[in-house]
Amino acid sequence: MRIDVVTLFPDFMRQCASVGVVGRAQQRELLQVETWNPRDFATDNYRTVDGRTCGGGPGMVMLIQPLRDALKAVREAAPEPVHVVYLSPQGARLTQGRVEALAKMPRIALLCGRYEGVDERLLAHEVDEELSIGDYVLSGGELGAAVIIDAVGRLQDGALNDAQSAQQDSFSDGLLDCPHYAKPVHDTLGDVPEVLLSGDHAAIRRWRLKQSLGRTWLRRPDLLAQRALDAESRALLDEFRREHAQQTRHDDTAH
Ligand code: 4FV
Repeated sequence: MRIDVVTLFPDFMRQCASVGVVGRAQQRELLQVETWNPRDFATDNYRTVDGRTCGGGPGMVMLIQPLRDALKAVREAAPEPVHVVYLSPQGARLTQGRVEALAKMPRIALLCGRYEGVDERLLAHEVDEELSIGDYVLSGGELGAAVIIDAVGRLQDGALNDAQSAQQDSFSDGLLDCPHYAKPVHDTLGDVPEVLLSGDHAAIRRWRLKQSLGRTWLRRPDLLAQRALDAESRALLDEFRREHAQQTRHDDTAH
């Protein structure tokens, strides 16, 4: 997969894409990340990429011409069609489901805004999809682009080794992840749950599913509402809720 990033901070984006699983995916040529600086496409002596916002008011807006020419160069840089994503708070919320769809595309381009944003006409003519990483305002789209590069990069076949398989990811099945433990089995902070030391993989799978269901019920009930539970999951969640109610009652009486 190839990802082209249009950004005023190409070094920062290349650095983000050079570490960890994503960096290794690039070394393994499972992923190629290229950067394009709109300033390199500006035509005036000052290499201007922004202008005053029409209608007055504070802040600057990114100009059409440098971005249009940068995206033209991106499109011509490789034969496959490019799906252009603009990162902004006005975009649809990024989800694992959307990440999985993007990860199957041959090429995406990530347009990173700065200042107040980008001239609307450029967005209307050049952007296929607007995505937001959250309901807050950043100083640029680069961090959102880095999130997408990481989330999409690790899903490239061969990017994760078995131990890291994406199958067990949070949200891969619409649930929050279960708790994880490592050695030592006994610590002043507590012990590793017995079942995880039992070698009984069926019991371990059920325990992890029960914990994922329980945590999702406690922390993100909105996610549970979005998915139907099979009989086993319903039974495990009921078990978790009963035990949780007992624990809460116990804690209440203890205090
Ligand atoms: C953002 C977000 C975000 C808005 C104006 C860049 C900034 C500035 N991008 N999810 N939230 N972008 O705040 O993706 O140009």
